[in-house]
Amino acid sequence: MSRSARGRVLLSVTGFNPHRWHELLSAEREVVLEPDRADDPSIDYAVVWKQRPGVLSKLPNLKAIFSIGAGVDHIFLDADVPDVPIVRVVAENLTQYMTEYVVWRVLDHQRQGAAYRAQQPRKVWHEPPQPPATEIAVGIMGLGQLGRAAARALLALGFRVNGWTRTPRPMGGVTGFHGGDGLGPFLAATDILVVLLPLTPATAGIVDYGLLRGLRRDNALGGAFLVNAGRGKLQKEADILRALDDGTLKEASLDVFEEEPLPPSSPLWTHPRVFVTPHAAATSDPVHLVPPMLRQMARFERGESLENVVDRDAGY
Ligand code: NDP
Ligand code: OXD
Repeated sequence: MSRSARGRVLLSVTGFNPHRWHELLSAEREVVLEPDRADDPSIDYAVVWKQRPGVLSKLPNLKAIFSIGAGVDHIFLDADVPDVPIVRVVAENLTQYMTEYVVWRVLDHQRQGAAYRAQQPRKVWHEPPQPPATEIAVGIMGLGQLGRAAARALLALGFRVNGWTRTPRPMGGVTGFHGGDGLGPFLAATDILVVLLPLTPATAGIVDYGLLRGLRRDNALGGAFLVNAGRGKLQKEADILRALDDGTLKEASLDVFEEEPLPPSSPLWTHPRVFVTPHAAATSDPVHLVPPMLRQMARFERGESLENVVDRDAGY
């Protein structure tokens, strides 16, 4: 089938240069780069990251929306998203990146990375206590595509792993908790908290002082740790700072922030026990993500169902 006979794509992106996405999508489809011809009635699909509000509702024949990321909260920033299927990213490459990030941050906290970074400029030769992984419980909030893969890697390293989900999600080797009633017991059994939740009305602001107080501090590491690679608006940064300063939290690794880029005025940048990365835990690489998007469009045109469709009621 020729390119022009296939459904057309609108690429609508803010915050980064979509050149490579345009190039790779164009290999099979005609691609309109918004804002050009952004109300073209011949558009069938939209590929989006934080699209400008109102753009999608101008497409009368839109059939499906493809998120450039695993999260879809950026799409719902637009109150006017047409009622067509929304497909999110589920890809080995993205999952691998996130697993690496989680393992990196958990190992850094377990192996006292912050203490060594503080010692080195002072030329201090001192070995802090080294509790083994088997004595440490990592609690993962969100045992979805990313959380389950991270759990598998942590289990292979010998960590104890707890998981917290919305609905029961049994997983071998993982102690599972779910729902509001499960949250307290999950936190009380967790030394290093890893947040891999989607941002939805039910999860916004969930990582607050009260939640951090619930973590286990009397443990082999001498305190509780936070790793957030889900979304910034899951956390209350003032509460994290308070928790770090009063000993509720020992250290935090944050990849996502209430406001991104993290403003230069944020005290998180210079806090000695906070490790900042710029929303880089699992980057969306178009070389790996465009081919499955194109395959899904072709499947859809053959009458087959789309995969990884978002549950709009749940918001993820
Ligand atoms: P999934 O949809 O596969 O999994 C989401 C998990 O969160 C599920 O286990 C789900 O529970 C759980 N969950 C959702 N709502 C609640 C709730 N109210 N209470 C308890 N648990 C809840 O998502 P992914 O694993 O693919 O991705 C997770 C998030 O990671 C994305 O939404 C995105 O925000 C973030 N992300 C960040 C990146 C970065 O670079 N920092 C890169 C990629 C993603 P259940 O199993 O019961 O449905
Ligand atoms: C995503 C992200 O959702 O990169 O994939 O944040």
